[in-house]
Amino acid sequence: MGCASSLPDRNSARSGGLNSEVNNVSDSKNLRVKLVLLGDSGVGKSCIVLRFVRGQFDPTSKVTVGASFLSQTIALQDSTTVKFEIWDTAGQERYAALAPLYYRGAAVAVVVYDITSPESFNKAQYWVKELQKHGSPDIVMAFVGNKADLQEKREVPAQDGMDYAEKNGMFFIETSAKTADNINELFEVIAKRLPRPPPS
Ligand SMILES: Nc1nc2c(ncn2[C@@H]2O[C@H](COP(=O)(O)OP(=O)(O)O)[C@@H](O)[C@H]2O)c(=O)[nH]1
Ligand SMILES: [Mg+2]
Repeated sequence: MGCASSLPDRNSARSGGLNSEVNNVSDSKNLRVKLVLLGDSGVGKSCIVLRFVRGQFDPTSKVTVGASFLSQTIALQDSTTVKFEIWDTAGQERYAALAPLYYRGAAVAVVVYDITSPESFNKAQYWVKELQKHGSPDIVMAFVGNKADLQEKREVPAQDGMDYAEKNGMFFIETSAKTADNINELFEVIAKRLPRPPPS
């Protein structure tokens, strides 16, 4: 079971595509960025996207097959807008070979683990290394411990996530797609960390 962010989305612009350029900017006030989610299967990547884009949490929806695409625009206080073109990948091993198609050229990578699963924490570190080797050199990376609502089942201390993220120059946040805790904050912090093009 999982969140299906793969439902057709009429509001999505499909112009980005797999090969869209990093920070494909319409103008200096309106950024358009390609964002990829990576992490073990079941950590909640699709639920995070669904929560962010639709404000919903659907515990009964489907597992992501391959990858799916959604977009969402946010407005920042300085009156700039950031349009995220979100590629939600499937975590299953059989799709791992496809991952470079999604993270290549991505301006932002969100690497997700589940705070109740040390295995998913290890897998997240694998993705960070993969991105360091093969991603864009100036990629903005977020390290996300999801399912923060499951405190009683926690197996990965927040400090471990924080330490790892700091060592690797990423920002760290714990989220819950279920309660919506820190989901908007995650994308706002990313938006603020994006390199800004010079005003034209
Ligand atoms: N308690 C809790 N469950 C979650 C959360 N996010 C996702 N889930 C559940 O975790 C399972 C996998 O979620 P999904 O988004 O499909 O994971 P993905 O494979 O990483 O895309 C589903 O059963 C979700 O209902 C969360 O923040 N809290
Ligand atoms: Mg999924």
